Amino acid sequence: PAASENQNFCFKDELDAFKLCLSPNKEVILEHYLAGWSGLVKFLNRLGNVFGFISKDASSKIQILRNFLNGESGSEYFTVQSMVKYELENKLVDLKKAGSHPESGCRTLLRLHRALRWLELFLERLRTSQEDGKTSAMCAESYNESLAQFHPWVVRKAAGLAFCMLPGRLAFFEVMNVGTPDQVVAMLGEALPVVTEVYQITQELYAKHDLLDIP
Ligand code: 1Q0
Repeated sequence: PAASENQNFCFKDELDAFKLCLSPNKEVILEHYLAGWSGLVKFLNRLGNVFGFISKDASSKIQILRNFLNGESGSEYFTVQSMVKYELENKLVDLKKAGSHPESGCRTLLRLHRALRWLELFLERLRTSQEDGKTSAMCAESYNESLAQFHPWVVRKAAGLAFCMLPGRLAFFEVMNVGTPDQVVAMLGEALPVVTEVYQITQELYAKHDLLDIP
């Protein structure tokens, strides 16, 4: 571990943020959730400029939520649960069509939440992939099963082109900077249940409040 501490990037640190984001009573702490996403964006930027349009969108959503967290009502945004309660009680969410609150916390987080499902599917495919596995195919399959349904044709097309530029499995593992392929696979095995749990808790919360289709 000493060796990897000296590097400025280690994928394990990024996934650890998702671990931190569950409070003891299983609420999702926004600050850590956003830290997890920032780490992923950092990773994405290391993969090259072709992913710029993706990382830009993710960064701007992270920033919108950070602004709420650092704003006047910041304490209401401590967890995703408290954010949902606060924004709904104060009618700060455009539930059916975009109106006076086009960039609510609930709406913005929903976009990241949908992308977390993609991440879960992709990491599971990476974890179980063979040595000759194609990251671009794993990425495209995961995308088609999750995020794609929320994206218009032109975004799907651009995403599909970007996926083709992904490095192969081994090079990809190296960018993660976790260690040998076996260590990467072990790390993924540890990280995945956390990602799954964060996704499910958020999904249930959003379903309960009928927030899964915010425009
Ligand atoms: C590794 C390749 C990364 C592929 C990421 C897959 C997601 C593709 C999404 C492409 C669409 C981005 C363009 C903008 C779309 C927006 O219209 C859309 C909706 O927002 P709005 O405001 O228009 O309603 N935005 C989104 O759907 C949010 C998309 C966020 C994507 C966040 C991706 C973050 C990057 C992650 C890299 C993780 C690499 C993990 C590698 C793990 C290695 C073990």
